[in-house]
Amino acid sequence: MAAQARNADYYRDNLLSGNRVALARAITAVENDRADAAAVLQTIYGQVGRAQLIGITGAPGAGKSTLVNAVVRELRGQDRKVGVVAVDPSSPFSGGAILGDRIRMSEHGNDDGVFVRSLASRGHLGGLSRAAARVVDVMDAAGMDAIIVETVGTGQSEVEIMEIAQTVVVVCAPGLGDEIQAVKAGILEIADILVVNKADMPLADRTERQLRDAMRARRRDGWEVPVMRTVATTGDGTADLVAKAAEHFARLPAAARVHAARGRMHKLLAATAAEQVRAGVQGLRGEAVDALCEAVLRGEMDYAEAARRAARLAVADPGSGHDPG
Ligand SMILES: Nc1nc2c(ncn2[C@@H]2O[C@H](COP(=O)(O)OP(=O)(O)O)[C@@H](O)[C@H]2O)c(=O)[nH]1
Ligand SMILES: [Mg+2]
Repeated sequence: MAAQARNADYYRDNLLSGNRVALARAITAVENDRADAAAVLQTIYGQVGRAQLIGITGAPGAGKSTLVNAVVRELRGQDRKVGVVAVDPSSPFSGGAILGDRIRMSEHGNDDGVFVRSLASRGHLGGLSRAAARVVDVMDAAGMDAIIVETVGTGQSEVEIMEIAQTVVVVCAPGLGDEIQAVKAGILEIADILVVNKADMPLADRTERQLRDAMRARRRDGWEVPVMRTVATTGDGTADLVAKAAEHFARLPAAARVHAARGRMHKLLAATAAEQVRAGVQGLRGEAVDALCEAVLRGEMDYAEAARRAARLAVADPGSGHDPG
């Protein structure tokens, strides 16, 4: 199913106006580094930085996906266009949990104001946060007013993914021991808002108390992290949550947004440059690279030094003898 690569004109004419086919195509292109990814990126940069980015993370089963669904409903009630990026770092396939999420999100399936995309780790090998950052930028450029990034909060890659968000919501639920897990994973450190979901369950009060104790006097940039209660299945508390996220977003100074965007771009550039150098070194042909390899094999040259020299060769002469494909 080799979709034809589109050029920058196609994306400028269709993506920026929010055409859903163009949006889906652009996301697939940047996610998989397809041939037209460069055309997409060329089109979107200059058009990003408008959307409100909300991260939602927490242990499996805490009710994140249900809560995302309820938050989407709330945002749609405010007539805002919403993008959802569901990231599952643990899954090599977009099956299982993500499929379940898709079915839940089908409530919004016929709504042109909602665009949902799932990302799994297949083929990304650690580049998942980079893929997510690009997908978010594409949705932003396509006119989504708010973008929600959902991921399972269990490790470092999730913390990295959450760096994309301006407001990080950490979801806990009573009875799962989540509060302890969250503390262990250091996930509380990145919370701008803490949510006790499943507030309809008996142990919710205790969980809320534990979280308040854990968060006592913990501030992030002058913002006191609130502990809120939701019942995602009924939507109780989600209006307050959305209002709180808006409050947090509104008090972010413009300079902080620019700073964050610059930080993300720096990471994207580093990752992309690394790929370019790797491909360049891989593609080197000829005596110079042969000599480097042999020198290392004979024990005459330090491996790291050889790598530096190979990188210099590749950068000095990009594409020299590059083997396409
Ligand atoms: N009682 C109750 N159950 C909930 C609530 N929110 C979610 N659930 C249920 O908890 C289970 C896990 O929810 P899900 O959204 O898939 O959690 P995720 O793994 O964090 O995305 C599902 O069966 C939900 O219906 C809630 O507020 N109250
Ligand atoms: Mg989920």
